[in-house]
Amino acid sequence: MKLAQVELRRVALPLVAPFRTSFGVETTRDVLLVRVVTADAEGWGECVAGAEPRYSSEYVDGAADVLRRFLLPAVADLHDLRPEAVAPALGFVKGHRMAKAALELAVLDAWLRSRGISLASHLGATRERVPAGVSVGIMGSLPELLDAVAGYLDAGYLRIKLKIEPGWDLAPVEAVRERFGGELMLQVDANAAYTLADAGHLAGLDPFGLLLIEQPLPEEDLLGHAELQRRLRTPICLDESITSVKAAADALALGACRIVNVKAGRVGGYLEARRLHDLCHARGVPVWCGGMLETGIGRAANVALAALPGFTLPGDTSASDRYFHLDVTAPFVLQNGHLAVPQGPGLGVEPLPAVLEELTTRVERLR
Ligand code: SMG
Ligand code: MG
Repeated sequence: MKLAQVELRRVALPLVAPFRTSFGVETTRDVLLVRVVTADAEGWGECVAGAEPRYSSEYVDGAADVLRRFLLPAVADLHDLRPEAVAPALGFVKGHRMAKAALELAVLDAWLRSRGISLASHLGATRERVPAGVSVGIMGSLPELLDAVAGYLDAGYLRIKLKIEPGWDLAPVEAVRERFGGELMLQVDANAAYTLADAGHLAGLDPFGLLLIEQPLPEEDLLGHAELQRRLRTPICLDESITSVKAAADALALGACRIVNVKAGRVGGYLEARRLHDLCHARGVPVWCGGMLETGIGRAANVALAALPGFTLPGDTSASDRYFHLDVTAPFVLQNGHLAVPQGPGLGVEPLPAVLEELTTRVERLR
């Protein structure tokens, strides 16, 4: 396989409701899609970088720039373009994992389509549907939060994740436990909003029987997380800190976490995400699939990944209507709290041409 043409396409998807985290509020998802064309097949990838570098250092304009100037030329030079060849060819560029992951996914999709193999089976999926959790943003008041959680539970979501920050942590958790009971699978995500000085306060979450607390401290602070884990009964799960398999191995060796959130964009691609799964699975460390407000393109890949055997906790893999009125693919729909794993070749989904046109804000074609 050889790259013939590439399209960098920006789409804007208004969210059904603003999504607030400890680092900001999102109202529209500004997404970069990558389409690769080869003589054998076409493939799509999605870049999960946000509009601004608030979740991590990457942002969507930066991703488009590094793809255009460095990543695409390096892949265009490959005469035997195979999915496993992409990451090594891009290794000379430091960081920019979300941009790299988008390109690798587009190549994977094209390569698998040309062979009639689904991404799920290629990755080693063992299930045909995956349990769905939902990530609930920071709200203006507790009644508003309780209404939102009630709506998601009525829809069938099997696990609730509350976004937290200083000033919005113990009270919302207590309110949700009181209203919905101790059986509800409940976890929280701080997106690095705390410091080790908050350890005593965060230990106040222990009585609520949470599945986990996600990324309480800054990305680089593995030792801080290890110290915090010694002071908490609630398992720490790392998200932002896990930028590679190596980072995960280090975090586990230090005792910085007991659970790992797997996001392919954050680790540079689905192939590295599978290796991350394999490492954790071999060590008996539970993993689950994170989310970055993906369109149906990225969601299809996440659901395929989440079908691997080590994904023992429900992911942030929600239905399309939790995010958007209109998705770029046929919508993912919740069925008894689960999403079906696409079975067709490659991603098993593709953009709907008319919808794609409607949502597109910019297209760049490169040869
Ligand atoms: O895709 O449902 C989703 C979002 C899940 O909370 C979510 N993601 O830190 O895990 C996380 C955040 C990162 C994105 S917030 C815009
Ligand atoms: Mg997170």
